[in-house]
Amino acid sequence: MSQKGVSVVLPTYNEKDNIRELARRILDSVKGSVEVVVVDDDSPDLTWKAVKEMGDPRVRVIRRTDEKGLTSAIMRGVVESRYGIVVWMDADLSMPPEKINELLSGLTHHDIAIGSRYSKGGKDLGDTRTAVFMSRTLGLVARAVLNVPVTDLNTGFVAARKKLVEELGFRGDYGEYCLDFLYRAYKLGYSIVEVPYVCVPRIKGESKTATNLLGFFVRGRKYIYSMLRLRFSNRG
Ligand SMILES: Nc1nc2c(ncn2[C@@H]2O[C@H](COP(=O)(O)OP(=O)(O)OP(=O)(O)O)[C@@H](O)[C@H]2O)c(=O)[nH]1
Ligand SMILES: [Mg+2]
Repeated sequence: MSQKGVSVVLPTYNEKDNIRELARRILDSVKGSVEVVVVDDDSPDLTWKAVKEMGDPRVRVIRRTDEKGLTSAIMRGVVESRYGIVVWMDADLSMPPEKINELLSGLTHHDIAIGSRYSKGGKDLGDTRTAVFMSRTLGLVARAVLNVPVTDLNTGFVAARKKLVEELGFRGDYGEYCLDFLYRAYKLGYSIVEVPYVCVPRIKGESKTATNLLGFFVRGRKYIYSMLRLRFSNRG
């Protein structure tokens, strides 16, 4: 593994109409050596094929046919990364890849840098107002209960050393892995810095998460369960 440079991991499921623009914007904006690692769960829209057709050696795709799920996809990309610094983010163009340089600057003095919708200067335009309100409220509750000085514990836009991510690993899935990862990192003494960004709505492709109220409650329940488990398993 070559240390100097950054690997950007993009988990995808049916992101054919977004992936190439995102990969190009990453290659155009990130300073220094960079690779893009797309981890696609054999998308029916052939996202993996669209990546291959780019024909750029800095962009590779791992097409998974034996496993599914967001969290394991991100970890697979991390494990297969070439560089010592990894970034992961959504592939639906809701997160600006031009912010990656700021995340990398954050790593000069911190162990983990996260894109943040809720710190000063950030915004979430990507969801309905009700969803933003509920997600923010849950975030504030988690912050208070867990006593972690991070406003966007549920970001999915993260930069860190590959070794750290591999050591900590992920637990849980879409709705709670990030909270769990950041909390454990913080408790182990790793520092986290937030870089504000504006999250914009997905324009192309479909959301993979249920946006109806029932879906929100199912995810919210898992989130609250994770939060309480973390809180009460660390009382000592
Ligand atoms: N490999 C893989 N990627 C996934 C899976 N589920 C979601 N993704 C990707 O994870 C990212 C986040 O999923 P989204 O559908 O954007 O979820 P969301 O941000 O809550 O929903 P939007 O409202 O559409 O933005 C996207 O890049 C998806 O393609 C999965 O099971 N496997
Ligand atoms: Mg999204």
